[in-house]
Amino acid sequence: SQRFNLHLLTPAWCRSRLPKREASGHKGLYGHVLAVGGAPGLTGAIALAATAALRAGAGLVTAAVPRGVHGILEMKTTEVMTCPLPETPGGYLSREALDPILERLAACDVLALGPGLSRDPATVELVKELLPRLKAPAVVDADALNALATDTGILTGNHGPLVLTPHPGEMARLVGTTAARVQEDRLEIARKYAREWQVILLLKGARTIIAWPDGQAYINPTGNPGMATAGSGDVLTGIIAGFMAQGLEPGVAAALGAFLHGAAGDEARASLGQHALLAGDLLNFLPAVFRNLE
Ligand code: NPW
Ligand code: AMP
Ligand code: MG
Repeated sequence: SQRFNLHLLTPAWCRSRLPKREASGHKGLYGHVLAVGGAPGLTGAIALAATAALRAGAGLVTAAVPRGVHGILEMKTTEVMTCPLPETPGGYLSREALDPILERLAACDVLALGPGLSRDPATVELVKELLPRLKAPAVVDADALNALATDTGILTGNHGPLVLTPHPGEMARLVGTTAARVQEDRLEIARKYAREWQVILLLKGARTIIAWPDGQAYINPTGNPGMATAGSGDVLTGIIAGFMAQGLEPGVAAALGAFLHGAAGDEARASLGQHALLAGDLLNFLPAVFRNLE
């Protein structure tokens, strides 16, 4: 596998890379995630991602959403801190949210961008201005990927470390092809994108691939079709951001995140069966997965 730079993720690989908890640790030591997303009708996505970051061990999480859905997010989450952002008349994040996001981010360790963001044109513009200005590491998912797909060239700037987490449909938009084509050539497409744009590219779906910019690639053996359910990917985004907040290298955080997310799905299936599985169940089974690895 060394020769092909292709590795299978194992429990041992993950166990040795789990963030450490010091006996004298405090929440300031485990990092602060800023999760930006949400829109009318899509508040659940950012609630799932933010809560998942806490489940992954982040010390603090702030979820920043359009002002109009802010009160809803406050009701849906408890441990998550929240922040209302400027919105368009339709309730989507507007270009005016750029400076408030950058200000908040200055006090945080990592950005999780995209869950439930919507594809509103004003929000797409916001993402296109934000991505090249990022100095902090970021997880770019969902509608932030769709915004990026309108002009991948914006990645050529001097951005911080990025983890992109497309499903095959989003990957297809990024490279201008179809999801079916992506599925036929998953490994090569993921690797090519990671190298070309110098990002960590995590291609979702059964046997998730984590491609590093240096050509290394990891394949994740955990997970099951019960995870093909609304919000599943939003949970993954939060887990990866939570690991990055604790100081893991982005490529390690992505691989570890994929493995634990899938393992939580496998624990959930063992208890609940796969048919009725909800993304929220993944949050509830993550503790068992951590305990098994600790
Ligand atoms: P098709 O139909 O096969 O041509 P979208 P989304 C394709 C938020 N959410 N293999 C497939 O294309 C998200 O965070 C909010 C092959 C499918 O139609 C986003 O912000 C929730 N193809 C927003 O909604 C819960 C695949 O992509 C299309 C594929 C939109 O995200 C739900 C769907 O992708 C959701 O997470 C695969 N494995 N997977 C909430 N409760 O608030 C996908 N495709 O159009 O990008 O829509 O992923 O639902
Ligand atoms: P999203 O489409 O963004 O909600 O992401 C779906 C998540 O569920 C990703 O992490 C996928 O890898 C995972 N997933 C979906 N279907 C399967 C499957 N058949 N086997 C394993 N994981 C899956
Ligand atoms: Mg998704």
